[in-house]
Amino acid sequence: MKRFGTALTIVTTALLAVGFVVRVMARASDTGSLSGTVHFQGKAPDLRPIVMDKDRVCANAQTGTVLAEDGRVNANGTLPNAFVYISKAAGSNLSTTAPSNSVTLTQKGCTFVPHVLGIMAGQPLQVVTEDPTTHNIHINATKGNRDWNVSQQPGTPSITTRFSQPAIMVPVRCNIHPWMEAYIGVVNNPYYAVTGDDGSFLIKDVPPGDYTLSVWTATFGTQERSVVVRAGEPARVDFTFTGQ
Ligand SMILES: [Cu+2]
Repeated sequence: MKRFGTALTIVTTALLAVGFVVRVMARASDTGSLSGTVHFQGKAPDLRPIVMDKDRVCANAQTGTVLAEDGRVNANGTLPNAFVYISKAAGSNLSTTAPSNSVTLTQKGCTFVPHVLGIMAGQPLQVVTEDPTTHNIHINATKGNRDWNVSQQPGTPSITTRFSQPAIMVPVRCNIHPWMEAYIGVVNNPYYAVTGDDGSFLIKDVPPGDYTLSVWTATFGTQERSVVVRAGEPARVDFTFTGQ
């Protein structure tokens, strides 16, 4: 009887596993993906050194010269900090309810980490400090979003805010440390990405459709491209920005 029970368990487990794989395959083939690389051609700009002497706590937190993020080019000739997002959807509505999980912006070594981030309108933005000095987060009023200006003392809990409207891009600064800067892309669909140290992006689970894919950079401008996403297929879109 025990043997029969074990065999039944194995058969049941196998059937469940097959069912799971079939479900995953069905879901994967319903959607496509968007991927590509944001390239850079020309001479990379000289990055501005940041002097943090105004606050000894900040200066002491750094071991070497800190350079501004804006204008940075990766070693492989691509761009980090590019915000890539679906800006238009022909004949379909990609808008979904904002997720309840929060996106985090951290103040660390008197810089904002990450420098560029994306969030959906209505989704919570959690602002965290890891620094033993006071910061003042100032999110500038942009495209229907209210101005938000809050101080955060060392060791205090995170502070949460939300954006009511999509906006490309919302600048964030610290009123105490003028070199601190971040940019937030507020969108009304979950199909966005920020490039990192290899300049690539991947946006998964995109419903099939005709879209405009846009890319924003702080220094080199913006571009957009039409793209068709088909079920079960990866669509590739590369962008190239040029320097002087
Ligand atoms: Cu600050």
